[in-house]
Amino acid sequence: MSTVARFHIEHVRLIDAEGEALAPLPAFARDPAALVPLYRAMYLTRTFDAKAIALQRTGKLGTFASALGQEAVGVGVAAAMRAEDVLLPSYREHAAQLVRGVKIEESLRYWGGDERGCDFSGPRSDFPNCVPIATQVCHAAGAAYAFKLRGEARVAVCFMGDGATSKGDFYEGMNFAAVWKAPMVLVVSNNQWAISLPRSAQSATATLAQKAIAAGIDGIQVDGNDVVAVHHIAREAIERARSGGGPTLIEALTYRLGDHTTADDASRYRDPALVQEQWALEPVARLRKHLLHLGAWSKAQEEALAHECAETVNAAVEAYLATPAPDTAAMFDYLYATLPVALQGQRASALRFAPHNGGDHDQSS
Ligand SMILES: Cc1ncc(C[n+]2csc(CCOP(=O)(O)OP(=O)(O)O)c2C)c(N)n1
Repeated sequence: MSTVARFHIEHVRLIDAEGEALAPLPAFARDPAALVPLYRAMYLTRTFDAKAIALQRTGKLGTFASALGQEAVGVGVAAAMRAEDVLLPSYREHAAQLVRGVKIEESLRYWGGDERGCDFSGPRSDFPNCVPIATQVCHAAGAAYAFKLRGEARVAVCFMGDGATSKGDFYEGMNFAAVWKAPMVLVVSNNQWAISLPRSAQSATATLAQKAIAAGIDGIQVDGNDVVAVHHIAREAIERARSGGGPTLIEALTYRLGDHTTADDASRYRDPALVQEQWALEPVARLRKHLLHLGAWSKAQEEALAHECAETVNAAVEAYLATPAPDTAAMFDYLYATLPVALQGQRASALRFAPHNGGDHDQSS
């Protein structure tokens, strides 16, 4: 008997929970000026997240999926992308979207049920939130392959949750991108939960990163609450993909501190004491402590940032609430080149009853 293959999975962590550097940091991280924007982006994401939940609770937003606790994954990865790269997010990646330039009012429109919220004024080529689990991995593989065929130096960066790595689309998309050396990076935000299903019941593998081995690509695990480590690893993976080195799977270990969505109550299936323990590891305080150690952050800066983020989010909420209702016909007009006859009737009656089109709700009229 002989061994035909061996593999190992590395875990990367550069800053510990107390904000102390564990090893000599990569060049970018030795300059606090490069770290402050990461902190600001995580802080803004958290401010937005809390406001979105409040809006949902007061009936001004539909269901919302909080990114509380996961801010470092999105911020660290998106800050490593170039403008011309393409983001393919799941529904929980507001952090990455905000860094990419998606406006807060656009995100609110999406969560308010308005499809115009997917028509990003900033990153025009970024994909909208993907709610079906893992289908975006196949879309990303296709986009990455297109970049390769066209000779474009662009990378498709695809986010998913731990649960998504149990889906066929995940394996199929990863396998395709690996075989064709398509410029793609797969980022698994392993927040330990797929709604109420814990990580332990999700996959029998020791890590999710090792799923990359089956596809013949590199898999690496990173502390997803350490934005410096996430950013460092993402930069390497994205630039490797851009230069023809093929895809990488990054498993970012983090924790979902909130409910799955506003339609969920996580206290029904998990121990609040365990969640409390996870708060000690959360990413925003961790980078704040690091910046304070470096003497690169102050109480006054923190207060100014809190004020600035609240103002930014409040202005976006006003813009969102002032958005005129979408055209009733829109939901019929952009799916088919020629509207099927059955839907033509529905379109006509929808227009007839739409209040802002001069119709009324009286079914008998
Ligand atoms: C194809 C598909 N199957 C089932 C669902 C229902 N569903 C919504 S969220 C979710 C769990 C996803 O967990 P994970 O991939 O870990 O992402 P997280 O929500 O933790 O970010 C499921 C099964 C869905 N949206 N799409």
